[in-house]
Amino acid sequence: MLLSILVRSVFMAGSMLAGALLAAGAGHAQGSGSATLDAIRARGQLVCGVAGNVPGFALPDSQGVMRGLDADSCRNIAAAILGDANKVKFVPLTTTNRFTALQSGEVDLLVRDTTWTLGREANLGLLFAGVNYYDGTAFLVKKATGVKSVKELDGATICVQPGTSTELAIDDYFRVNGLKFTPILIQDLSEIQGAFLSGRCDAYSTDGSQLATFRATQPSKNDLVLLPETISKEPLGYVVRKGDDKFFDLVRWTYFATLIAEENGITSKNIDSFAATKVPELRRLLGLEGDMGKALGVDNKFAYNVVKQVGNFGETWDRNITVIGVPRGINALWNKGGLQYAPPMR
Ligand SMILES: N[C@@H](CCC(=O)N[C@@H](CS)C(=O)NCC(=O)O)C(=O)O
Repeated sequence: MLLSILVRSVFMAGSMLAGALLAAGAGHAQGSGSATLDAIRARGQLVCGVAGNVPGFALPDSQGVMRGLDADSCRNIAAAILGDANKVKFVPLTTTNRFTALQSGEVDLLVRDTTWTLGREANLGLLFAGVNYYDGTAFLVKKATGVKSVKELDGATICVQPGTSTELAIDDYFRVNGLKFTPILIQDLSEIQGAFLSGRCDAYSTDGSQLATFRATQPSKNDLVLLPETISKEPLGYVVRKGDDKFFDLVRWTYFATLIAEENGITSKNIDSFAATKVPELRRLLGLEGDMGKALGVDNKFAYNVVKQVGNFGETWDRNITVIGVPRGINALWNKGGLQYAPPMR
């Protein structure tokens, strides 16, 4: 056990060093002060790690264009840095290889329905720069089992993907409640869904958003029941490597800019009607005064480009999440009873 932890941490330190060198290689002394920003500018493209197979988050449409909340979060960052939301290369990652891909520099940014936890920040050398979806672990069962609550799953087999915080959340909840379960660990998404449908496990557990979508798209949806409990907090969001504070700032404030735009009713459609606004914060947001972009190492029009090309947070939510039938819930803005809150842009 001890040996495996040691081997793992040596491996991790090694791959992080390689990632840092890789990223630094593209930047030079006269760069922006951010190796990641310099590398993105030099190649003219943001390389963004996504799931690539999760409806609502990242899934190619019939034209092969990556769609979803995570895909649009990547586009936000490309628009902020390069002025063009389309300059993104999407790299599909699994739940198990996503962190090494970010650590090693294979991707600049990870937005892959990934939960913010202490371990992922403190042990993996990563930072969460924004939460684009406050989610939670839930359970799906077959109606025929008669199970109506997670507490009735004592002794059950539960299908869960390895390397996820879902696994850890179930462990915690079952321990607290004196329940036992057997995890059936399956990496591949269609395989795990097939395993659940064919009865290899009594329940299927992951982020509630995914279970709701999965259920809604099944011909047998009326035979499937989403249990009422949400047993954990799963804040999903934008992840960057530690050690590049400038890039972290940029990602975080780009996400905040999408919230500030929504809060002030600025959308992709009406943004140009604010060109003569006298509201100080909006003038700063739109790059009319204040050098906010400059402070972040990008153009002062960075937030304008993001909102004009991708939309404010609410537009992105509606386009990707409302359409799959999931309500905004706690992801509403703070002044509408939700958790989405941006500090002042000044
Ligand atoms: N948010 C959790 C769970 C992530 C997770 O399980 N994602 C699943 C369902 S949303 C997924 O991406 N499945 C697609 C795949 O792995 O191919 C975490 O960060 O560990």
